[in-house]
Amino acid sequence: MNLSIVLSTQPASFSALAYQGKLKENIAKIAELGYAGVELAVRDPSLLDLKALEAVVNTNNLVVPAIGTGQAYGEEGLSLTSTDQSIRDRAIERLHSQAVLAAGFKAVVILGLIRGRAGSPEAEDPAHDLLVEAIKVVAGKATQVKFALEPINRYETDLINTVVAGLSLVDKVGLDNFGLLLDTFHMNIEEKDIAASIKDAGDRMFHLHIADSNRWYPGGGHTDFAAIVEALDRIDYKAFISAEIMPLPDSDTAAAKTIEFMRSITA
Ligand code: LER
Ligand code: MN
Repeated sequence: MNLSIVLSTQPASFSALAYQGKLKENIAKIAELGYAGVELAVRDPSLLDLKALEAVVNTNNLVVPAIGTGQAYGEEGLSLTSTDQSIRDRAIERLHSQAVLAAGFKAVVILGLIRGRAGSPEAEDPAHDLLVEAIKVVAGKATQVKFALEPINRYETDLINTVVAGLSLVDKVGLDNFGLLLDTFHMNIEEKDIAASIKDAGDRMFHLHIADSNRWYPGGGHTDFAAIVEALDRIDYKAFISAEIMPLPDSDTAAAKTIEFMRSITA
């Protein structure tokens, strides 16, 4: 099992971030805890000291399996489905730069909250059309990079909440480098049977976020991770399993408990 954990390269308001900033110190800590990878949440690649980042990742022998992009929405309001074309254009430009960053790490680019929100039932169809169009532009330009749309629970967006909706979007976009990121926290809210939905996603699943039902570390809530691991084995999932969890009771404990628990159920 390839485990990674999310680190935000800049301070951010999003709560399910075990680590934020202090890249040198936190990346070393993540490696020391036994993680094979560090997922980077990046608001804007132009804010990064890329050479220093690559050096610290390589020194610690870590993989960067995925780049999170949602802070461009959370902190700057960039959205692929805004009714304002200039905002859509800026979101697409930002994702082009995220794809360049991801290509260097062979990482998946996450399309999470940057998809935006429709805001009303009448606005949903036009927003879907804008989303398909934008993903075709972004993923069509960087065909060597994988892009993964994350079904997100209804309290955070009204666009693509479930695996079924995600798979239908994958069909509409129709590009080999476009698939899904599943997140057990969102799935606990939206899916009838998390393991069955993982099997449905199959090889269209490019990445996985894990958190327990309450977004604590796995084992801190009531999600059945043994069933999830069994489903991942069934589909022969070989990509990363990445902890996107709240830093509770504190970052290091949450990160250590995640590893301990995931190892205990796969041993
Ligand atoms: C991001 O990966 C995510 O899971 C969303 O909840 C962002 O708010
Ligand atoms: Mn997630």
